[in-house]
Formats: sequence, C-alpha cells, structure tokens
Amino acid sequence: MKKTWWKEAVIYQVYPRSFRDSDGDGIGDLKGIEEKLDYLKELGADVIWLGPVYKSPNDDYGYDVSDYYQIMDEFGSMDDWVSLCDGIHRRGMKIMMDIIFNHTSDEHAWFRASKAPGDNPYRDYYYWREGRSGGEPNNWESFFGGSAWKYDEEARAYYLHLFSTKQPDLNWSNEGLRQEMYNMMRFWLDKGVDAFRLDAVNLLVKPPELQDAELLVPGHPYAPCGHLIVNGEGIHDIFQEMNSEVFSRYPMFTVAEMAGVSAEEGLLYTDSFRKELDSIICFEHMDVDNGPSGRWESVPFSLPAFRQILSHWQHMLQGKGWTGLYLNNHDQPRVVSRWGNDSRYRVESAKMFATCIQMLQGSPYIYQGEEIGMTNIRFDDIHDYRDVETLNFYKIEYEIKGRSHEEVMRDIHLRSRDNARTPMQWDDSTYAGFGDAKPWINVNPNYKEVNVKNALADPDSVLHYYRELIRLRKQHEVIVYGDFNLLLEEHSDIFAYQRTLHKEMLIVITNFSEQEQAVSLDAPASEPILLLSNYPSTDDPLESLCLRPFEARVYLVQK
Ligand code: ISL
Repeated sequence: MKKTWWKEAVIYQVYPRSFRDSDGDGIGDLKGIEEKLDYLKELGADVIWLGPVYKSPNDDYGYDVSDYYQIMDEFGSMDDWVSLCDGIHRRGMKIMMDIIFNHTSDEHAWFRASKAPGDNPYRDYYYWREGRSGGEPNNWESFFGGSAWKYDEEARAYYLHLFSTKQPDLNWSNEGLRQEMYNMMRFWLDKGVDAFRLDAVNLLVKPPELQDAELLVPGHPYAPCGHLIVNGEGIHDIFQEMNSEVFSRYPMFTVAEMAGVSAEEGLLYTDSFRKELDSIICFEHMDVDNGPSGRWESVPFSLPAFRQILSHWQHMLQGKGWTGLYLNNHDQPRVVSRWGNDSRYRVESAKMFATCIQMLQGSPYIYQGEEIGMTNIRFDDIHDYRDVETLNFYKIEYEIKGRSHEEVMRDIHLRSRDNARTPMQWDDSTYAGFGDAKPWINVNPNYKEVNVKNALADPDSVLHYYRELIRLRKQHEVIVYGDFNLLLEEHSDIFAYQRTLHKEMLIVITNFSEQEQAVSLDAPASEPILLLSNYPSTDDPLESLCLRPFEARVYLVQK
C-alpha cells in the first residue's frame, strides 16, 4: 500500500461555536481555538478539522453558507483565520476546512439572484420548479422534516431543500456553478488549507425526473427520498472532474461525508486508481441502532451487526481505498452515553470505544470532548435546544402529530445533535472555562467532574489514554498499515481483531458489555506484549482471558 502523510494522521474535529469563546459573547470563535492549539498538539493531533466558519445566518450553524469567501462575524475576521492557520502550521499540524457543497444559505447572493425571472444565469444554480396540482412539485420529505420544497413569492416557484428551508440545494449539473465551486476551493487552498471535508457530498446529483418517492406511511403527505438521491448517476464524473481541476493540483487530502453508502460504493469513491476522493466518512456503523423509521427511532445496539459492518468495510477498502474511523461527531450523540455507560463505567467505556475504533485501519477522527469522555445532555425544556433538526422534530411530533412532550423528549435525549454540541469542558469554573459569558447553549452540569483540567491531573484519565493511543500509532506502523482480520466472529459481546504488517502483529480485544467475559484466543508463535489496557494488567494468557466490564487490551506480537 502506498504510504502518505494523511493515512498516518490523527484528525481532531473542532465545532467552533462550542470550543472556546475568547471575547465573551457566549459563542466560540477563531481566537478561542488558537488559544488551545498547544493542548491539541500535546494530545497528538496532526490535522485540525474546523467546522464551517464562513459567513452564515446560522440556521444550521454554519452549514448554511451565505458567503464562502468571508468569515462568520461571530467567529472573528479573516485576519483571525490567517493567524489560526499560521498557528496550526507553526506547530507542525495541518488544517482541514469543511466545504458545504450540496446547498448554500437562502441568503447567499446566488440564491437571491436566482429568484429573478427571465433570462437569469443563476436560476439554474438551484432547483426551481413549478408546483403540481396546487402543491409541491413532488412528495419528497426534507431530512429535517416536512416537505423538501418551499414556495417563494418573489420567484413564483418552489425550490428544493433537502435540509432546512434556509438551505436550498445547488444544481451540480450546471457548469457555471461547478466552476464557481472549484474557484472557491482553490481560494482556500492558496491560503494554505491542507485538507477538505466535503459535506453531504454524495447527494449532489438528483434524478432528472425528480420523481415521487414511495410512501412508507400511508396517508403521510411526504416520503423519505434519500435512496433516490444518494450516489446519483454521474456523481463519479463530478468527483473526477473536481479531482483534475482542484485536488490533483495541491498536496492535499480529502474526506467525503457520505450517508447511505455501502462499502462497495465507498471503494468506488476512494479507490486511489479512480482519482476521485482520498477517503470517506461512512454512516453504516453509526446507523446500526436506527429503527425502521430512521435516526430518531432507537433500537438496541447490536455488537454482531456493528462488528460485521466495520469488518466488511475493512476488508473492502484494504489496500485500495481509505476510510475515516469515528464514533462521535457534531451530528451524533456521545458514544459513551449511547452504547457505553456514562455513569459507573464512563471512563472504562470511553477508553474501550477509542481502542476499538482507533486500532482499525483508517484515519481516526476525535471529536472535541470525546478525549475527556464527555457525555450526552438532557434538557427538560425544548427551549434549551438549539439544533434546527431537533426543533423541527419536536414541532412535528408534538404539535402536529400530538405525541406527548415526555415521549418526544425521550427521543430527543437519545438522539439530538445537541448532545454533542454543549460547550467544551475545560475546567470547573463558571461555564466550564468555555468563556466569560453565558454560552449560546447550556453547559453539561457534569463539567465540575468531567473537564480537561481534571483529566490532565489524573494519570488514569481518558485524556491520558488518548495520548497514549496516539503515541502508539506513531510508534508502530502496523496500526496504520496493517491488514485487518476479525477474530472471535461468533462472540456476542467481544469485538476482537488482529492487524498484521510484515513481522508485527497486533491483537485487539474489546469487551462491549458491563459483564465479565471469558475469551480464548490461539496462543501466538511468540510471547505477546501487552501494549495498552484500560485496567490494571493481569498476566492471564490469551488462551484463557477474563475481560472486565468494557475492558480493552492491545497486544503486540513479534513474529
Ligand atoms: O440522512 C442523511 C442523508 O441521507 C443525513 O445523515 C446527512 O447526510 C447528514 O445529515 C449530513 O450532515 C452534514 O450536512 C448537514 C449538516 O446539518 C450536518 O451538520 C453536516 O454534518 C447539512 O449541511
């Protein structure tokens, strides 16, 4: 396999609004991020992924861009961005920008211009359509609830928005739009950006007929349409063009965020011979506890299903493509609360998940706060939530469908994206050291215990464990490049695998349960060395191990 810097990199995701507020307005900002760069360097991060920082009216907190060439007022100025970028580079790290491709804000100049009737070059930048029998052009449901179409009086037509009403979808079959996007990417690359995360980028091609989707719930006015849109015909041509126009001209790295993509399709996007994208953030393993009606419905976590999905991705991409490894981000609830135990075994389960995911083949993504074991939030009042998807969900379920407040809040506590968006917990002072003013979203009340200051002082903390995990990655090439092989395929609670490179073999054993688990593995040819564990070590042999609740062990075997 070809070796590259980005295969060896650990990526740290910053959600700028919630990371650190330097100017006391309650909102995180670029200067705040710069203040914390030494912390990120000491953790071992190689790449800092900045969530969107462009000008935005913040309907979806920056994922609704009104100007790709300017910085959002609340976050600071372009000078602040340059200073942050320099600070990252000076410390030997790289910067990844989030590029929002599928839509702009409805306040973007293109969208405003696109409303004018007649011969207007911007009209075709978006999906403007006539209504059908007095209603929307088709029955598609927005990912954020309600119809995916909105009527605009000025334009006298409906526009498509797969996400919020303030995020009109762009039309990528328009050559002019594509060139605008390539120019915009070159602008940032010329300013020193090293990597892009491409947001929701497998949705760019819509079926030309925009046909109705099949109604899942009889009588419901709208139908989920994702399956008609993901991996649309011709999407690979777009990435090949983008690669030749932009990516191939810079020493850069790309990661594409793609929901609803199988490992087979993931390989098509990332196979290095196809010259499209370097790597992918897939969703299949994160969707494992989604119910039949989607991500707001939770079914019990199944380790066998989760393990099968990840193992299949490992085999599909091995030696050809590349994947991102993650269990947390700004769209997902915190994994310790979701599939672990965020009270009695908070520390153990946080360490176990990190071990399990980071020892697979791929680039590890660490989402802010994950490295100190931050947990979900439970606000009782819907007014304390900020996320547009959550607020829409509440409105539809409670006000329109008439479900009880308690029932809807139960779903929200489990799945709201705000679970991951509460302010970063730096210390035990007011507002957790996030800033001097009341933050835009409330701090998690457990900040007095769960914070960076405490974690730095405690050698057994989740934070020190993350540092060790990253240090090991830099010391043992097998962690980056080793081939993957699943072990104990039938075990109900243990995810175990080996990685092999030349004469080195890694054995990773993780217990996903709160019970002790007996495990027996074949004795390796030479004595295994215990590299890392989240419990005090015992000297039981691999042939008869007893793993404690959420225990993780990593062994190295030299052949
Ligand atoms: O179901 C989906 C598509 O089939 C979604 O999961 C979608 O791919 C995902 O929500 C995309 O997320 C990204 O784009 C959104 C933004 O709200 C998220 O924060 C961002 O990560 C719209 O820009």
